[in-house]
Amino acid sequence: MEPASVWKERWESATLPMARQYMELATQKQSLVCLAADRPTMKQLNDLLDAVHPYIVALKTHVDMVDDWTPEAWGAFCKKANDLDLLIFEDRKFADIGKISEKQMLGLYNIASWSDLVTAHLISGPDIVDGIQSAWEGKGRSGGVLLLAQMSSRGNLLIPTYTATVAEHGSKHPGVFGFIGNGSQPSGISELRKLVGNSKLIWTPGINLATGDGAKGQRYGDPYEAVLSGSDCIIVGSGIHGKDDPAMEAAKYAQASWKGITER
Ligand code: 6AU
Repeated sequence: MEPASVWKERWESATLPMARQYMELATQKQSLVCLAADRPTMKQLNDLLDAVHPYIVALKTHVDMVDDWTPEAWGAFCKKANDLDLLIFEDRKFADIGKISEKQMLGLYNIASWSDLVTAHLISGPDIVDGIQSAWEGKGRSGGVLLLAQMSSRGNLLIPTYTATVAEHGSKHPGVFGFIGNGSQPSGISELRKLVGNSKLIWTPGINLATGDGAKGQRYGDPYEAVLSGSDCIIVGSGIHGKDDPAMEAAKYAQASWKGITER
């Protein structure tokens, strides 16, 4: 299948090269899976990536939670992901004013030099997106921002009026790649899709084949249902890395997500 026929308006109106790259890769691999690689050591991260890469399109990281992080080990890990054509998504959830978020993209972890995507809250206003984009520009790179419009965790404070405001501002901003939606609730994803329109991507965490409540307030919804409701990428962590055979599990999520988009 061609990406344009799978993604329709999303393909036509993509403002960032990264968005088309994602849609192309997802179509080639028949998978809408982003791996939440929440493992605490470089060895575990590398082993996980080696096992599941055929079934995923993007690799989501939390760079500041790796116990034995070094610039060299991280550089090699990112190179491996790049060589495998995966998008690297640092889930940093920036929330500060624009000029500080720009600097936080640099610093020790130098996120601007290896990330393709990052998350941000719009709580401080629209300049956060420009600040993050400036950091990538300064490195001669391009990237995309995913704005948190909803969250999957119980009792979060992203109330409907906040979600609507994020959707309204973000859907007009060319530096915005898309939105984080709550994967645990299909009706909420459909609502978000109505607010966002058809041009930007919605990526959803809170996805597990075993639906319901997870650890420490996390909530889970079904991968196929999420995509049918308007999600363009399912973000899966413990459903893959917490299992005995991560590759077999990743293949199941890939299959469910591809079935969802082809039926959508
Ligand atoms: O599948 P899990 O529950 O093991 O992992 C979910 C991953 C974690 C969270 O940091 C992230 O998704 N996440 C996010 C993101 C992606 O921004 C937002 C949210 O509302 N809920 C959530 O779990 O790495």
